[in-house]
Amino acid sequence: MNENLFSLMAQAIIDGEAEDAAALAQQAIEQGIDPLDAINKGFILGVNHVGDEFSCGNAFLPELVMAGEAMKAAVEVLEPELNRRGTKREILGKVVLGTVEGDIHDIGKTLVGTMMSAAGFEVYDLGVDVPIMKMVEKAREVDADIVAVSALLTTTMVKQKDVIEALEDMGLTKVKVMVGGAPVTRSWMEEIGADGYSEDAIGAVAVAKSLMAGG
Ligand code: B1M
Repeated sequence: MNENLFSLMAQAIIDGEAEDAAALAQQAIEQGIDPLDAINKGFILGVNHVGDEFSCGNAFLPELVMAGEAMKAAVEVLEPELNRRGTKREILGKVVLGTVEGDIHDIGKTLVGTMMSAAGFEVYDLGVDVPIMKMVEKAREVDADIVAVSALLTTTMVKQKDVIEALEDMGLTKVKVMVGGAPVTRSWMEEIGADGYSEDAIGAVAVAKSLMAGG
């Protein structure tokens, strides 16, 4: 019985149907299903499926965006119930995210944040054109595990290095730094001494998980 609902949940994410996903989440609450089960046995399977399809070139960006939005819609419905039951979703880690100072490209960064939230990270998305010290201060305030810095311009990617230096200057040496964005490469990551890099949002989740595991 619940299995049927779980598979409808996964399918709503695969289809990118945010309204259906929210309605199914509501249905789960009304049927007394544990919201954690709804996430872990239903919706997440859909996100993982779309992510796998995207990684092997069978799904494209719009599907990824829509799946992310649908997941967000479902989690928004379930979160009050999770809190009411006192069952906190396991938080994989705290991530401060933003697009660097001077850069207003929003879409990829937001997608990275949505995917990280859907995967179980607590994401503090500071938006775009974020001053370096704002990222550093937020990382200190929330005791972040990871600072994730997006840059889409060759002229602004240099600010990723400035974020790393500012974190070091402020003594936040345990915070891991992930970089990404269209012009960013693995060799750039190595050159500036960042801890992780991914070329897309799904990869960013995998990198963040591996950084949390000490990788
Ligand atoms: Co701009 N823009 N843009 N732009 N823009 C690019 C980046 C550009 C490559 C276009 C081109 O010339 N071919 C070029 C950069 C050239 C360069 O520096 N090498 C460029 C330029 C020059 C500019 C302006 C300077 C143009 C001008 O005004 N003369 C200007 C700069 C403004 C500024 O930031 N100060 C500008 C402005 C804009 C718009 C505002 C019009 C708009 C942004 C709207 C918005 O974000 N709300 C825009 C757009 C849309 C683009 C393109 C066309 C698309 C970017 C995008 O959203 N892609 C882009 C060309 C392109 O990339 N094909 C371009 C979709 C998005 C999902 O992908 O952001 O790459 P992306 O994110 C991916 C990965 O990169 C990765 O995962 C995401 C999902 O898979 N990723 C991470 C991103 N961040 C990550 C962080 C991670 C890990 C992975 O960990 C921390």
